Amino acid sequence: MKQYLFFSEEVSATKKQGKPIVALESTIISHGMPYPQNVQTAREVEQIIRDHGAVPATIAIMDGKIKIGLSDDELEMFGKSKEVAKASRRDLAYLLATKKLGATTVAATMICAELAGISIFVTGGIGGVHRGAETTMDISADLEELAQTNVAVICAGAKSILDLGLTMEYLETKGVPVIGYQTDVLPAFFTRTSEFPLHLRANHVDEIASTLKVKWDLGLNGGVVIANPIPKEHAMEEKFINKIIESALKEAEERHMTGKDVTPFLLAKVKELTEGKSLEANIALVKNNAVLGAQLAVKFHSMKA
Ligand code: PSU
Ligand code: MN
Repeated sequence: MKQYLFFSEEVSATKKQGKPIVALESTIISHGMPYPQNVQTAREVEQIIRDHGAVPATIAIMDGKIKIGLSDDELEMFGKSKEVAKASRRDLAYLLATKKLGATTVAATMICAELAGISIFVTGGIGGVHRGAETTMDISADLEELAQTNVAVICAGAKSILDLGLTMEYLETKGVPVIGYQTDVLPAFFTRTSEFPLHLRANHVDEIASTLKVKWDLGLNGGVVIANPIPKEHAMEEKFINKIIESALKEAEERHMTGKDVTPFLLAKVKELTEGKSLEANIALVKNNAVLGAQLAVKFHSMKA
């Protein structure tokens, strides 16, 4: 297994010193945000993690290796290139075997993080059950990964391009804890709230860190979703964003979008229809998640020792 992993110098040194590491995904860079904001954001998020006492490890597939930590040039390449495949669980082995470029989704990043011994992972939003999944069966592989892989995912909830109710039901069935950070309801990415209650709430990172420790000590395999609402000053007006999401969904349907192209299409459409406001919100919430993720990694790490 080790032959497929390639650690950057920074991450490798951190591992040797036994210091906390935070995983970051690359689909958000290659398929979730436009260039150059994607690369700029990736760099800033990495720096926020360093500033809060942990080391970032952006994960991607390249040259037949799972890269754990990207150089500046590699980040730039993943942000710019049109040749990068969106890599979920399904795609990992093929992309490694054929030495192609792959940007890892939440699901694939969780797999790679676990292989690399990293327990904490920061992103923007997770995939979920799409609206209309009763007939399309479009359910993100992120949910199955959360059911089985021992990595905690800090996100701002899920976008209401998804069916949030069905997504919560799926996670409940699979026994995935969804912990609201200082909130009792599921945040919906662009907005701090949604109509869906959360049953687990943490007001402090210590509670999250202990929950992770107990869960995995007990052999209760699987991930944990930590739902961290977007900062108030960056939250979008609910009616405004929901109307835009509705039109994006309608256009996706008219164009018969399917499979892995659905989510990137919707993200780009929402950005276009909000004239870039959604992108600003997206950047702000990822940075906010980076702060919490680094704090959690530091705390969780101190409990392991
Ligand atoms: N949601 C976002 N931004 C993203 C994604 C989701 O707000 O960039 C990306 C993540 O990488 C996530 C993936 O894992 O989309 C889910 O894609 P799918 O629905 O095809 O599983
Ligand atoms: Mn899908």
